[in-house]
Amino acid sequence: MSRRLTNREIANRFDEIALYLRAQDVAFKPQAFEVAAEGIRSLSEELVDLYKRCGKKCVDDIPGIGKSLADKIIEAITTGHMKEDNELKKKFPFDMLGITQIPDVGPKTALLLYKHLHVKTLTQLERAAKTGKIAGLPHLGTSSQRNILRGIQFLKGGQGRRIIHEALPYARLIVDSLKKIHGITHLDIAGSLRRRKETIGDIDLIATTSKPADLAHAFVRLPQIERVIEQGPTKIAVRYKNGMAGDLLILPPDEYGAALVHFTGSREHNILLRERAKRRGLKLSEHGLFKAEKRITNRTEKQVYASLGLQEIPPEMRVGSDEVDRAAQKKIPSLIAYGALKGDLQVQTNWSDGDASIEQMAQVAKAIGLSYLAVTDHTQSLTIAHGLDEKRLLAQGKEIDKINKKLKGFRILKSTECDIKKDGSLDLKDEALKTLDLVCVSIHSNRAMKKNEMTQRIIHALKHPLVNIFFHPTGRIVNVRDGYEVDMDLIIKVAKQYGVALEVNGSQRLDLHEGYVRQALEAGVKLVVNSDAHSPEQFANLEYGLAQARRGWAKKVDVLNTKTVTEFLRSLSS
Ligand code: DGT
Ligand code: CA
Ligand code: CA
Ligand code: ZN
Repeated sequence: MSRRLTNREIANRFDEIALYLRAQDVAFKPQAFEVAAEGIRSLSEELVDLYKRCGKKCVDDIPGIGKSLADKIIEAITTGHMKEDNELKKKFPFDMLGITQIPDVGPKTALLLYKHLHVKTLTQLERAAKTGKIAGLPHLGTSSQRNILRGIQFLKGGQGRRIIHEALPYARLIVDSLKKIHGITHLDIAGSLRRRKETIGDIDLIATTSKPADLAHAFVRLPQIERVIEQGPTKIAVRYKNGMAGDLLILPPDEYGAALVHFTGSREHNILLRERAKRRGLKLSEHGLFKAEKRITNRTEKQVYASLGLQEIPPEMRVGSDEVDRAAQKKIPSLIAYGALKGDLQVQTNWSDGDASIEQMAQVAKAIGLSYLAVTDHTQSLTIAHGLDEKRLLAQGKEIDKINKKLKGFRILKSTECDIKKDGSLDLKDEALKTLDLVCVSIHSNRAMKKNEMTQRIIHALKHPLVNIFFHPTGRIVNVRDGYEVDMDLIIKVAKQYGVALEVNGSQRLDLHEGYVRQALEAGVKLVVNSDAHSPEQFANLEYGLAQARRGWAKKVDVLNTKTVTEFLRSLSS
């Protein structure tokens, strides 16, 4: 039986025919196809169902569709093909519909590009523009070439890199709706998203299946897809409704290991692996691992790494620095697991600028499997955040005592996100701080200080005998602003000396970033990984904080809030 063609597909074919006709300067006819395509797009019922329900008569009655076009529609519905379209495709064997999506590229230009440069796909068009070939064509020039490149970038969703907080849940939604499709053996997120980079250029998906056509068919129909940019037998490029670009690679089942390694990247990591393969008389590419012409089994990533004499390297570590050397020495650290946290040590409630009550936050924390939480509302000098003064802090402590009596198997810790004032002193008096289980500090005001002054201000606070944790140490917010000027080498040294733990904040701050995580760990500084949740949904930030910690090679023992609450509190007083 033929595949069901959707209205969108039939309308696209009509548009395509119109373009082919326009490329040949045919008069009037193209417009008829375009009007018909519009009419089909505005239907609320699928043509297949309409035809089944009331036959040719109803198809004839669609506005803009005359008798000869009605016949073409019925042909498409009943056979899954359109003879005229197929014949034109043979004559113009390039992606007419895709290429003419670019502003400045009409059907005649598309034909010109095909005839002179053999451009068949958008990818080839991009390459031709990048290598300067378009500028030399008749009727086109450097400005057309530039416009074409810009058009392709726009089409691919080049609206800047998205933070992982936005990209990862979106990609998971897509993966979940595709997982059920028949024949799929693997379906994974690859690229920078799998490496959990802090910002993501595009969503790379990779699948193996025994039924590639089924997967492709389902994929292009996902409600998240805004448009299909390019569709080939093994690769579909799309733009999603959130403005991001994405690729889906569809591969045969047996070459998965090498393909997953390749499309996970990073590029730099791949290059190191390829060089290593070469030195061992092997060849590694996205197609597999080969000795002479013979394929070496590579069903899993682990097998690929093992064939290269390497320990498996977690995706978060694949950046192309020293991870391959470490893997060769069998010295890949056992990274902190997602799910290793027992507590969250930074949470704001409706006592300051959070949305939920202490009890609500505690209930949700318990429900997601945590066993303790530190309430860290802002302090008085942060008036816009309704920061707490000493009096309200003591009242909050009493409230926490009350709730703790009710909660079973969960403990709320009394704490604060105490502002470090301009002179390095703390925003609350010592006698109030002494009533807390732990004291956390951070910078929120007077960010524009000279590097040396800011560094001294922070050091002054870290030396305070009651301070346990320094929150979001550099002050940056991803995609929003850079951090303040500060000498982090010195801050890390002082944190070690005075036993202050540094935070890996999982909110959009992602602060410390992975480079400083590694540096802090090498200096023997302890870390905490927190959500900085201002509402219950934001406990999701813990995962991004953990990703950041893993990218900085953190192990479970490096992170204090993997301990039980008793051990954690003991570690603070030691
Ligand atoms: P992004 O999208 O900018 O956040 O970063 P990636 O790493 O996801 O980059 P993307 O989407 O261009 O490519 C996905 C992976 O495919 C990449 O991490 C490694 C592999 N790859 C792509 N192009 C090349 C290449 O030219 N050489 C090598 N060795 N690998 C490549
Ligand atoms: Ca990517
Ligand atoms: Ca990509
Ligand atoms: Zn806050």
